Amino acid sequence: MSAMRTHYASGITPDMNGSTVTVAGWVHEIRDLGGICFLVLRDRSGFAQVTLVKKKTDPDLFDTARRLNRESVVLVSGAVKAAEQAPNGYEVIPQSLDLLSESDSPLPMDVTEKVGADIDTRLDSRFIDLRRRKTLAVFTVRHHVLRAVREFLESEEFIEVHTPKVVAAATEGGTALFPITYFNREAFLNQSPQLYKQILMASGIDRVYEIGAIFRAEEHDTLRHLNEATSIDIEASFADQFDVMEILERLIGSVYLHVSQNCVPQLRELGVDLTVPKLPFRRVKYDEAIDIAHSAGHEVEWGDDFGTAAERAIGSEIGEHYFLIDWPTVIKPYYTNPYEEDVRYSKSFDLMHPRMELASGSQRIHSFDLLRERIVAQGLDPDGFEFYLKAFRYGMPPHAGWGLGTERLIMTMLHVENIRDVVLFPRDRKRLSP
Ligand code: AMO
Repeated sequence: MSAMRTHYASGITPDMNGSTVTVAGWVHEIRDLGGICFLVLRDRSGFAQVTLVKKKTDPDLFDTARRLNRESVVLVSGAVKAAEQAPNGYEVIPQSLDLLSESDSPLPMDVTEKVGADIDTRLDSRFIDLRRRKTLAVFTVRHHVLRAVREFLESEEFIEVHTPKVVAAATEGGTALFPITYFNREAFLNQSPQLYKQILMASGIDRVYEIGAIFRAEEHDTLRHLNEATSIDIEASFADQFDVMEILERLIGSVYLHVSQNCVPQLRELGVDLTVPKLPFRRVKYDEAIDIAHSAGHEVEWGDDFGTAAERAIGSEIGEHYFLIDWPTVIKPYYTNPYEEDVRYSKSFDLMHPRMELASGSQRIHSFDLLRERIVAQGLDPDGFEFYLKAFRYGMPPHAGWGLGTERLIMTMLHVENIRDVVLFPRDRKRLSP
């Protein structure tokens, strides 16, 4: 606890009756009934009711309290009094009240959740939005998700790495790059740690993971795309696509379990009944998925990606997490390994939630010649990939990996509609601040 406060609101219990506490936080509500004034103080843990009875309170203190603007920051010291009718069964009878920071009025948005606010208003004042219990609950769950991811991957002997975000080459064909000025040269914001995690496989580290920003200059304005997202990436040596799919499904199971055990109040606040998905996830071949899409009346040409509608139709047919495997080589990036026995198909997969794609991955090409050939075949200039290709010339083991979208994992887990609701300060086509 800080030197300023002795307790969080939720750390005080009725059986502390008579003891002196100091609580600190925001003025959530003031109810001035004339002879009695209730101040509801809010901190990150919850609410504390501060009760001031006019006749028994110092007149200056009483006057200060009833004049407080909502959302001002205060420090209150006083005695705990068990009170059945108060929230949490106690109230604080103040001996002192310090106004540490006065809030302007009116507020840009309501904090008490009595009045709804649209997403833009909330994002424009994100620091206030975060004072709402539901918003705080989402980001507390996000913290636990990432913690569970780290714990799981570390228990699987992955080493955390950080690769450059300012890069010289594109990794994911098809999605646009953000160019930046790097001294007198052109550079880009990285779309994926793909090339670096592969280079690291030539180092003998064997298993790496990275949780970091990826930048996609995609122009679409949807509820599941951001221009800056957080990707959870792994790469593992001496592994094929099935090995890393198995790691991925166990990771999902373990994250759901961790959240269901450690975020009970947050899930209750959000009205989410979390069930841990059953393993193993179904493996659905691309060709089978095409059949499902066709029988649901969606036109998909072999070799094309599934559109949103077809993807939804397949998702509702399957009804739970599943892997879409064995994609046509033509729609996957150059680093994806084709099957030796039929090069039209690749050793690739997407992890799907019925609502959307969560992750994609593959076994990679580890032969220098084949990789160079594939880069050329996709119309890219191999000279730009020299720093990457070099790692394939001096001993590169077979390897596989995946990238999982943190935001999509959380939004599907918590039934959140808009991806912007699970990022503190989202970046989309229109939004560059705050
Ligand atoms: P991919 O491009 O499929 O694969 O990205 C992996 C996952 O990252 C998330 N994601 C996004 N989330 C929000 N907004 C976006 N614009 C966005 N773009 C991607 C998705 C997606 O499934 N290098 C490969 C991974 C690999 O093979 O290891 C890659 O980047 O959840």
